[in-house]
Amino acid sequence: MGFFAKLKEKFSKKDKTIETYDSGLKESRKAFTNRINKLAKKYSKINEEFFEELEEILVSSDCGISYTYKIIGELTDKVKKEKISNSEEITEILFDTILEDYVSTSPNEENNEIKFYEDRPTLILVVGVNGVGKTTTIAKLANRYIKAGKKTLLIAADTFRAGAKEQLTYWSEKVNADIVSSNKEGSDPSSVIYDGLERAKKEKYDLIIIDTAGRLQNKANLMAELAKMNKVITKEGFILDETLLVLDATTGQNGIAQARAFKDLLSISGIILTKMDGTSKGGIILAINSELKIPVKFIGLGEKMEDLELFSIEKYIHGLIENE
Ligand SMILES: Nc1nc2c(ncn2[C@@H]2O[C@H](COP(=O)(O)OP(=O)(O)O)[C@@H](O)[C@H]2O)c(=O)[nH]1
Ligand SMILES: [Mg+2]
Repeated sequence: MGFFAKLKEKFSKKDKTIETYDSGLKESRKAFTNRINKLAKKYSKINEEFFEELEEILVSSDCGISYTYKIIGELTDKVKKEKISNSEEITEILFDTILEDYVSTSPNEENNEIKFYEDRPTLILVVGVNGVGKTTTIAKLANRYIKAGKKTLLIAADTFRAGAKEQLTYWSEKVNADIVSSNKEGSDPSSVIYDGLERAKKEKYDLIIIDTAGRLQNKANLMAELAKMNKVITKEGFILDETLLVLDATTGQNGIAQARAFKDLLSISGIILTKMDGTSKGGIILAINSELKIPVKFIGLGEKMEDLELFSIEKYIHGLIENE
């Protein structure tokens, strides 16, 4: 059985997650896979020009230069070794190579799921620049885990952006999460975290998620602010389990630059890539994995509360080849 057939069989029983992937990756599928198929039709035999055009498709899908060279290199080797000259087989071999490479270079996907403990709450800090989708994603995460029976508290520590508190309050009511926020705009985010954690000491929560402002333009301030937040968390006797960086897939390579800047400031445990449904350049996930070595734990595939999925490379590829 070929690679595509195997993958399709694996996900033949359509569940909600595979549907979210398939519909959220529609634009990327149109741009990426359709172009590769056209390319394969254009060249009856594989030659150098074929690889040059394929390289161009990968780069323009935001796969990044170094990743593109690596994959083209592996593909060229396979084509030589297996004496493949027919370009029709190449799409399948390409996606197979992408999968193999991802699995061998990224941490085990099973660790993407948030862990919970009997005796203490799981604490998540969400960071990222303005507008990438932090607050929406926090609502989606809360929704996901509240539905799984986890008592959840949101802490509105973005005291910088006007309306940020109101936005999180709106979502907390929608998804039935508790919320702690400050009455004063512009107050110290660490003091809101303090208030939130004091409340968490009195009530037993399974999950606490902290929303922050993303003021990357002033690195020194941000660093001081993050250090202070960490200090409050430790002093209050909590353990920070995850620091999740939210990146907007539609910003492409710019997102990679943001990740590098954040990585310099703090230890990121995972990335949440939002707005995958709003881009045709779905290759950004592959570039993130290859260039940053931080796992993509969740992806946002739409604006609805349910449109957040644990990242799975196989489901991602399934979404890209769905109509094959
Ligand atoms: N299409 C789409 N829009 C999203 C996604 N995630 C967030 N958004 C939108 O991005 C915009 C900014 O989100 P927000 O949570 O306020 O960003 P923040 O400034 O980082 O907190 C909002 O209009 C969200 O609806 C996603 O996965 N898909
Ligand atoms: Mg926000």
